[in-house]
Amino acid sequence: MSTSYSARFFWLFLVVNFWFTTALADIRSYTFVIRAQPVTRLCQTNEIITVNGQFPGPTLNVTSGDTLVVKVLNYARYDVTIHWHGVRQIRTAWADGPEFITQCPIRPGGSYTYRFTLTNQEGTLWWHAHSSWLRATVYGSLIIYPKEGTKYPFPQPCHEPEPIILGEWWNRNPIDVVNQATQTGAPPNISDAFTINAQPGDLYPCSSSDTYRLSVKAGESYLLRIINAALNAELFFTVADHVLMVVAADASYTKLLHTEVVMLGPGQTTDVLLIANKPVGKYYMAARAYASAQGIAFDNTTTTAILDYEGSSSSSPVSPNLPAYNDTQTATQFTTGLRSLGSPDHPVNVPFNIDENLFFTIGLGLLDCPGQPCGGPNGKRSTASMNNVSFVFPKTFSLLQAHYFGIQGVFTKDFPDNPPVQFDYTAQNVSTALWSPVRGTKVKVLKYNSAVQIILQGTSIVTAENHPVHLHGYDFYIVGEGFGNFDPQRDPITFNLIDPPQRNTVGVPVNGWSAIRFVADNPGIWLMHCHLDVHITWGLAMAFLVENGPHPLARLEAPPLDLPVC
Ligand SMILES: [Cu+2]
Repeated sequence: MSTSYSARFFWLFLVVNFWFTTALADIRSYTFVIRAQPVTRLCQTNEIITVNGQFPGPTLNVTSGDTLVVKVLNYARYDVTIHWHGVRQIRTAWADGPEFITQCPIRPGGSYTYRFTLTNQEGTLWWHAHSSWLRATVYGSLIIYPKEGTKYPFPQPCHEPEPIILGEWWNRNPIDVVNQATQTGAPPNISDAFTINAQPGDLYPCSSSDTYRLSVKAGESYLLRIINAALNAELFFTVADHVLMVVAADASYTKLLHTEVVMLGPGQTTDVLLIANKPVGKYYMAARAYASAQGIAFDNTTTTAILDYEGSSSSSPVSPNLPAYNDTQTATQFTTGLRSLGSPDHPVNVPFNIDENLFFTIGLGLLDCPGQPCGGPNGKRSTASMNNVSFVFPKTFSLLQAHYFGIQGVFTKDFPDNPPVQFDYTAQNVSTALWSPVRGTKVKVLKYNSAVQIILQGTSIVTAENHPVHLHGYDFYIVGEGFGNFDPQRDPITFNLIDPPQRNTVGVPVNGWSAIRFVADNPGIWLMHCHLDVHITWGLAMAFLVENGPHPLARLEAPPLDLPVC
């Protein structure tokens, strides 16, 4: 086939494809008004920041292929942005949302309209604020249904109740909590409660009457879409006496996995089928922390909701069996049990030939405080880094604006492919000479369509911990994980290149590593960061700059006219 013929064929394909998808797809328009709203939790009334006064925020029910147009009006006293967590944003990085990465914040009184198309994605995603710690209360579900005429690749459930969103609640204003921590250098205060659909549940004071209830009919099946929207906690979730059948994670279908416990890092979603096949009664759904770090304070409370069978007369729900807080074995068993579905309609496309072989250390650290001591351990300031670079967010332009308009001095292109010093990353006694990262706004440049592998290697500096690492703009395959240091000779042999799970957030095992692969087919600037907000606050982040491809539809779109300025 001659080049010109194949090029013409390609264009014809694009035109027909465009006509076909626009003919079927809808434009869905929403207005998000960001504003304060008084809510009462744990016996006290606080003004929280909400979307449209709702907590959790509105659920968006859309269909794969739809275009979303969301006008955000900021009537709050804080800067805000909205991130569409897990949406690939093909060519529309301007709508991704992380503050100072793809846009400047929407200032109080300002507005911005997010426009993007959901291309070949279906399942459970969510949206949240991506500015300071506003996402503590500014979040909601984004449910993408299969296109008309297509079905779920699993037995159609009788019922699809509203999603189960796990959240985290502070009695204090969360913005004050993080600002205080940033000022003193100490770790921020832990939360006062976890929540299910914004309700703490029966085990907290003044909460029982508002406990979330899901009423079910005996013998019928339910699709539960579980989302971890907590700020700083990975969570175990269970339903007393019931088996959960996992069918999807992070809006990618999985092979059926039977489990009693689901573990979700912040940012992750898991869809499970539940059959109400137990004696008519009431059963607790419950979530509490998977706290993998030793010697670090965490919220050890338990949030509950009630699975309530129709016709039940019992007053006290059956108690759940939750794993111990530090039960890494259960967490690992769950995450390593996930497999991509790999059906003809939902194929697996793991890249085999890798163009960019990257090795990133991720972990905590401590910085000296010249003059007077800080409030962190040893009088120092808590920090975090990737490859010894503690990420500094720009203030005058977003990275994407700087990239698109060629503005110098906002970032540098020298994020390292490997850590500057090799050491025993998971040793008990890493030399304190290696505890203090450098600060910087560095990106790693990727050629369009390059196949990328990243080994994310946890370190034990300060303390080892499971870090939920989220990549914007992409889904990636988790081809392997393990404990200790990654061994480049031995470990790649064990990689699953057949049906590894595909996700947008990976829990890198405590004192261990994860190997992820993706093809850099989406131009733009894409943040990769720990989704524990305490760690992104400390700098556990970096960004990829993915170059444009050769044809017009492989290039980043022009910025919207109403893109906020800094
Ligand atoms: Cu982290």
